Amino acid sequence: MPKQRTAYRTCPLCEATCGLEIQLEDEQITAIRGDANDVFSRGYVCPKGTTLADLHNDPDRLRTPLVRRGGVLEEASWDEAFEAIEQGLMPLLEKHGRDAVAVYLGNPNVHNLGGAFYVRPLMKALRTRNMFSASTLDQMPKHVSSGFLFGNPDTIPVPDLDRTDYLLMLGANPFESNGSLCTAPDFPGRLKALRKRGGKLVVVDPRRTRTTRIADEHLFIRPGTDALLLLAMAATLFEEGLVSLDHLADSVEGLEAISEHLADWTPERVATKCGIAADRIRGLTREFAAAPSAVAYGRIGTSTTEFGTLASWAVDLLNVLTGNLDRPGGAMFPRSSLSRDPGTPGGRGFQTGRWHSRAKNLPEVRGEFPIATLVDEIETPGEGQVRALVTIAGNPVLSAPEGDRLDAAIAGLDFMVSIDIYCNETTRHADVILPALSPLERSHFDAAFSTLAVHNVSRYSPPVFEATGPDESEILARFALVAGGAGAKADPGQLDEMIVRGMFESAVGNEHSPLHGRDLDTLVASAKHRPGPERILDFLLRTGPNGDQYAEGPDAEGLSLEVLEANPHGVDLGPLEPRLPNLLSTPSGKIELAAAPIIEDLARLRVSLEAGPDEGLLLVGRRHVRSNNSWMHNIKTLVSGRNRCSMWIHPDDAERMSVANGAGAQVRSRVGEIEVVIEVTEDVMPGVVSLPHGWGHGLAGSRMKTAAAHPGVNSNRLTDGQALDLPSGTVALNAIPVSIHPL
Ligand SMILES: Nc1nc2c(c(=O)[nH]1)N[C@H]1C(S)=C(S)[C@@H](COP(=O)(O)OP(=O)(O)OC[C@H]3O[C@@H](n4cnc5c(=O)[nH]c(N)nc54)[C@H](O)[C@@H]3O)O[C@H]1N2
Ligand SMILES: Nc1nc2c(c(=O)[nH]1)N[C@H]1C(S)=C(S)[C@@H](COP(=O)(O)OP(=O)(O)OC[C@H]3O[C@@H](n4cnc5c(=O)[nH]c(N)nc54)[C@H](O)[C@@H]3O)O[C@H]1N2
Ligand code: SF4
Ligand SMILES: [Mo]
Repeated sequence: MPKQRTAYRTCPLCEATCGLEIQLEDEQITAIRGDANDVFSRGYVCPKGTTLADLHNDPDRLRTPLVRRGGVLEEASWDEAFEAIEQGLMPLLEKHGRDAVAVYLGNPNVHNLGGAFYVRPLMKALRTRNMFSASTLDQMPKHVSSGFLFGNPDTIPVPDLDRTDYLLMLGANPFESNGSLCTAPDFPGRLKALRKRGGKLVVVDPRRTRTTRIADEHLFIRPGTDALLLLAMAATLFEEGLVSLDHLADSVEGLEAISEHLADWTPERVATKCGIAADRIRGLTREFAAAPSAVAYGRIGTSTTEFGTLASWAVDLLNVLTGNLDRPGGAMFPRSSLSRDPGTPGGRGFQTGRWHSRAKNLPEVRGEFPIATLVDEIETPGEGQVRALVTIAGNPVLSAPEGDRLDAAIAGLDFMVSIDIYCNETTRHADVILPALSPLERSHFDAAFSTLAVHNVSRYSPPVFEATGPDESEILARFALVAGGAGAKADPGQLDEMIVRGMFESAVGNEHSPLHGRDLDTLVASAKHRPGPERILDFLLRTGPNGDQYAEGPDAEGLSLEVLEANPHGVDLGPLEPRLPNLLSTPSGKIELAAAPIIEDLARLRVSLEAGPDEGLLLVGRRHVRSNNSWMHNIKTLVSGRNRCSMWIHPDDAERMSVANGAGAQVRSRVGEIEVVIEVTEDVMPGVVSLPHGWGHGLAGSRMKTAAAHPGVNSNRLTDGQALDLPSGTVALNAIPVSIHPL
């Protein structure tokens, strides 16, 4: 009789966090489907979630450390790999200083407990200011706008999808992406439900997408102009007397200042530049203000443009001005079971530019520099030059601007370490690659995305398979010990003990903590049986808003890891609830609408408005449900079928440029040129072309055979690293001026 079992786990691939049901027979996976009993996803799954077995079994997935010897990456033991790091990295740091090493954190770090809890100790041990991440390719503008509005860059409101009457969505395509900065498994189903209950969905996007097709209304917008559209809407609210703060009246500061700053941003002034009629902008504003509840939500298309911070800020400005922030059906603040609730409004607020980058003098934002300037830090000689690089779960050669230039710069580094599951276009340059586990060999808890979820839930998944190597938390801990000077042989358990004891210590000493005054040694001992990230997670759960506060005895109630283990489909913590004003940590304790850096940036936007509309072609990206940035292209079932890496162009433009459907063409931007395959389609607005990112595989030395057989072309060879959203340092991945030429 074959031995059968069923395992449950949350899918770690994207922000939707679907629950999966995994059937096994004799420890071989026979089926993966959506977990119908999952408290959040209720059986929803996309084509990627079901390929976790293929990822697990992929022969190209790294299972052994690789160390470069005589120019070639060869298999090595874990001890050898850490010795190679100690010998390669430490002398460099001694000679050139700690800033000689740069760190790049890629996207999967936020989908992984190791990344959540152990990257910080590693950064502390490395002591470098050259810290970079995918955030400046993505959501940093939202952190910055939230930081100034609410006092904390992580205080990010999400649309209350399941209760809203009106959703204005800009620059997002959840039918393909499954949602972002809005964790909502079955986002498509939730949008359909919104319409079914009589609500209205309006989508603003320069492309026709699967999301725009089900919307009540789709507005094409000239790429890069969302900030103008949204500010014209806000100005209309003031002009037409539609501002209504309601329950927020006592919690808002700077209303008058903003109304003065916006006085002349009328729809009539922005209409041509946005490509949307002034009447329609006014109509949209009135509808938004009149809806029983309404919420504006913007994502990648609003964020990764030259005015990403202002657009992200203006999204919440609309929500505030119509009284739709922090109320059901509006934009609400989720409460994770790990969150630490501040007691009263007010705090130190948010600041950027506490230090600056060496080569281009760019301000730090949340302790990092723009990824667009990593290449400058490597290329520019002098004191503090970056000579070594650590990449953790990232592929910047494909995901960051000026791919060719970055690729060459990385190739010239003195030393490089990567933690990854593949030898890809970036990690092929490493001197040491440390393989992370397959997602099915590690436990999972969505520390990041439970703070962005449209419904409060808490879910934990144990590993499906026994680990065949160290967990990423252990890899990071061991690396931290090497970087801190403890040597390659130090025991990573040591760091664990320190982290856990430190957490208990500060809780016991903190008068606002439920553990205040409890006996430290007893508490530490009670947590002994769980190693690694589980122990940290258990601590955060138990001391969190739903936790059992380490109560003992029969009356003990509340969350702990044990409770989550007993509930494999998750624990439902209810719909989102209002959290203001206590959540506000601005100096005033209010929502600060008119923070100085925002007002300053309005002047920059004004200059762009006064420059008038630009006439040339603008490049935007797009996602497909079978993709996941650059790294799922090695899964055969996800890349089979027609080539998806094509350049979309409107028939009118195709005719003007003399390029034909299916033919090759050359595309040029300020920084690069590439060859593409043309796809003529009315799904993109005139004057706009679209190419997906994450392609450009098959570079010499990478070890991903399936991806290499479906290489596509790297769109980021066209992305201009100088086109930055200045307040956040995020690069404009959309609205890139290009020209197209027949081959
Ligand atoms: N032109 C353009 N460029 C873009 C975008 C765009 O819209 N247009 N989008 C941007 C966005 S939003 C993002 S987030 C970035 C992403 O940028 P990156 O994070 O740099 O790129 P990914 O392709 O997500 O690479 C993830 C890497 O992590 C590895 N990996 C997967 N799982 C694990 C794990 O558990 N542990 C470890 N250690 N490694 C793992 C994968 O093998 C892969 O190498 O790309 C950005 N680039
Ligand atoms: N299948 C799949 N899912 C993913 C990913 C993936 O690569 N593949 N990546 C994940 C990651 S890291 C992220 S951050 C999320 C992103 O999630 P989303 O933000 O939903 O990402 P996209 O699907 O790229 O949708 C962005 C939309 O913005 C439009 N757009 C471009 N420029 C502009 C503009 O100037 N204004 C407006 N209004 N719209 C514009 C594009 O046409 C596109 O339809 O997706 C995540 N989920
Ligand atoms: S939508 Fe995202 S979380 Fe859900 S199955 Fe697909 S990849 Fe996984
Ligand atoms: Mo992202």
